[in-house]
Amino acid sequence: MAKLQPASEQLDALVIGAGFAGLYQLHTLRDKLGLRVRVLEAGSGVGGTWYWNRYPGARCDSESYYYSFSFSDELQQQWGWNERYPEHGEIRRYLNFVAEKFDLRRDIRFDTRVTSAAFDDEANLWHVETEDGQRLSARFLITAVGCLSSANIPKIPGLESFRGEWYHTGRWPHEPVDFTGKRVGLIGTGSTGIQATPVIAEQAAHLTVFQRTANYSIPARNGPVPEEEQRAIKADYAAIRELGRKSQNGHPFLVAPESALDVTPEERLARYEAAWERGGLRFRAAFRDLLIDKAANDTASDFIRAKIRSIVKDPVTAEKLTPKDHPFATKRPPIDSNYFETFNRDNVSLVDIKASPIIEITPAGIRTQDAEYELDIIVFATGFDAMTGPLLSIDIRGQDGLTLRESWAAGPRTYLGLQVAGFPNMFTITGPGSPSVLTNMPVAIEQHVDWITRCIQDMRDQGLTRIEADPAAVERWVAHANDAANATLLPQAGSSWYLGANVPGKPRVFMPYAGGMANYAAICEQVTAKGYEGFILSAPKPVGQEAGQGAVVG
Ligand code: N01
Repeated sequence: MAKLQPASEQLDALVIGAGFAGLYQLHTLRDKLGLRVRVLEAGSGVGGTWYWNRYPGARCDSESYYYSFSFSDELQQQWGWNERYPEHGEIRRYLNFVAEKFDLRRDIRFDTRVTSAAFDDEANLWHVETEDGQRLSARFLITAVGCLSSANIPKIPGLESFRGEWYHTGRWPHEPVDFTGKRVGLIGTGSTGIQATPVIAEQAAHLTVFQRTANYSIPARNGPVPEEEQRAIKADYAAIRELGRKSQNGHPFLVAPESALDVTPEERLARYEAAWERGGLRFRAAFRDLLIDKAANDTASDFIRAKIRSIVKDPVTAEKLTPKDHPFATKRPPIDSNYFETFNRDNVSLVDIKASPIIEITPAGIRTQDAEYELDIIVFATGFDAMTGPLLSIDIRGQDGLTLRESWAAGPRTYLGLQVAGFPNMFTITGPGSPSVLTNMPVAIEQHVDWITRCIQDMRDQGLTRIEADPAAVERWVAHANDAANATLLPQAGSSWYLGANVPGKPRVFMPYAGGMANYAAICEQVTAKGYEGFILSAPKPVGQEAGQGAVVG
């Protein structure tokens, strides 16, 4: 770290990020435990990923009534959602409402980017520095930086020479971009590109979609939430939340108990048709074995391929749009509003950049191996340096100056996705090795925040001031997380961001925990019940006094 200025503030806990995770963590530590807490946030407002992702069509793929906090019944009764899938602006309004209701803003510093955090072994404190030179110290450092917040902008030669405008979807301007009359090129066909394509196509003179990997997508079936449905949801919230917590992915529906291979072809087709009509991520729940048995998965993948071919009128385009290189849902499955239908428009064309790769960006547009496309605007819907990117963009140093980057050189290694060995008193909300991105995020976030809050409370009650992951527990957890991933088809998608494969040079490690949300939460409960098994707790005294050793709280 550069030469340090004296700390301007001494805190009990410092939280990085003011999205869902940071807001709730501030509330629990400050308002339940009475700690001195500060949140540092790079953006000018609350929202986290939703502060930055304002691209056309940006909305959540979880349904609004459960993509929300469950910790306050008063909150969930007060707030009403307009759409089945909330649009980015509606989510920001919700999070602003939460910040207002719980008076959170007074402890958040906006426009404050954390650049470094270093653990001081002697003082048992984290020293944190910000881009604008602030320095703060805290006993606990809690990262609430999000899993999908580091934009992945591919290093395509010539970008700086481009005469038009270009944008990354995850860093979208606050003012809407006007596509009217423009020739637009969009690179990337993940969830984001699939959401943005139909909306941009309606405005642009021409939209060219540059696709590297064809993707499966299920219709979202978005629409307004009728008053009557809102009332029914609010009356039933306790059961809805309970079901979400008990489920595999934090969604309040259960996966069907049958195998896709145990029913007749007619029954299977009828079930897929019904799931397609209902729409949304729930399609995955049509049968229990879609993510564990390739033959079962083939039936779903074939069903969706047939749908794509039936929707897209031009057979050549349909064939290019049909995914063939990975099983359905082994990459995060997008949901859409008229994505495949958009390719029937006269002002939309598809370029297969696997067959003809992009060579460079020229002043006039994009040049592939076969052709040059003249463009006024380029949209990069190229995703994120997921999960590890936001953490590694901060210079984090643990004991003996060990950097997180060194510690994770071969890929992230954590205990429960909550702590990294050698980084005492640092908690990583929805960190790699936890269910995080495989779930409905607010469920995973609330579970982590509640666990961390309970842990800090227990430590305080026991007079303990340091918690660190036992390296042996990290070994065991990494092995278990690998086994959990390998028991599914998920690692089979070679180009998935779950594996870090979308970022050149990133180690290929399956990053989220695939053993299921409910199962994971039960493991965390057991760890607590067994006196924080796998963690080493202590009460080190300042230098010169004898250090307390290995006490364990129950
Ligand atoms: O990013 P992605 P995303 N040249 O990584 C392509 C969440 N999300 O922003 O597949 C050319 O999925 C890349 O191609 P390939 C959700 O969890 C949530 O779309 O690597 N192309 C791919 O097509 C989601 O999964 C919501 O071959 C390049 C695309 O860009 C996650 O965010 C909404 C390239 C990137 O797809 C990420 O989605 C939207 C290159 N150099 C997103 N590099 C919700 O509703 C990459 N690509 C909550």
